Amino acid sequence: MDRPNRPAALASTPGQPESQVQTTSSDTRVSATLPTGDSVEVLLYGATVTSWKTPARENLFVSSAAILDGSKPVRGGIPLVFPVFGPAPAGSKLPQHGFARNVKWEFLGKSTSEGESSVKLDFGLSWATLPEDWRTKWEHKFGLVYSVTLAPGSLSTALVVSNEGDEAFEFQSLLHTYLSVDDIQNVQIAGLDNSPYIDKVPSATAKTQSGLIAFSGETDRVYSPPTPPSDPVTVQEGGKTRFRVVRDNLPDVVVWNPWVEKAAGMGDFEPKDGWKNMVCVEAGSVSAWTKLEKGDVFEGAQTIYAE
Ligand code: TA6
Repeated sequence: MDRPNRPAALASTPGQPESQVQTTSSDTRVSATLPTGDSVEVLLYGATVTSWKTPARENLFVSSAAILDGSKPVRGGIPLVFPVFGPAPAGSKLPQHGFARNVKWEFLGKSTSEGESSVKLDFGLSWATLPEDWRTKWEHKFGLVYSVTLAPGSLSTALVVSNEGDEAFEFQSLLHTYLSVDDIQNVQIAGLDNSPYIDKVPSATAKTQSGLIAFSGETDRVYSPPTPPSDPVTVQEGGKTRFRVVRDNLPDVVVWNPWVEKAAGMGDFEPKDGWKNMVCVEAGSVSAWTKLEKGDVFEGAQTIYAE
């Protein structure tokens, strides 16, 4: 309805200082930079965080051969795993790790905290926005909202899953974070001592962690620590803490490094010795299936602190 003498659109709320948080968005990616110099970039394809910088450094590993055109999940950053972790169950048409990292999400908008010390970027995906061919692979009416919050020295990512259909469904979810390190051979992970885990190398075997995790070969483990998810998992390098990962409602932690042979076998993994410069510490709910009844909502989140 036309209203005469409508006020012109306000460029900014009168009296409010120009925002100090810089955000840019395009039809492929969204980025944000804080006044401190911390920054984050999110590819709309898969809502994949492809860069998280603190003033000192880039904190995520992304393969130099990562495909960023939407034709393949990104090799690096923080790919999203939903509704299945690993190979899909027999009879399912879903690919490994599900579809969330394989489809384009919608940028829903940003919000800044009081005093603009942090910025939250929201992304959405639902059954209604899922490309048709994917709906045939998983027919449940779901809704996903993924929030990426950048604060000085930390990055939080949170996934909210809602059941918008009439039937219950079960799912797994995981934040497949590739952390950047100088040399995996000097990395140790603390915070999982005494935790049961499934060691997938060479084949699934139930074990219990004793002391720090060190790396001397391909490592692929699903930890289910008995301690609260709020207890940090700490990535140390050369005896100094590099990262602390704190979880909320994500009971499991996957630790992965492909090492020489698996890195050599991945076409999108470059440089071939890049396995030395990454460790995946993945917060998730994958050792069991989460069941959502009609109208139910699940939220799982992680906060990574760069030291
Ligand atoms: O998170 C560990 C893992 O499940 C490994 O088994 C390995 O397959 C890795 O994910 C990468 O999977 P992708 O499908 O991205 O090649």
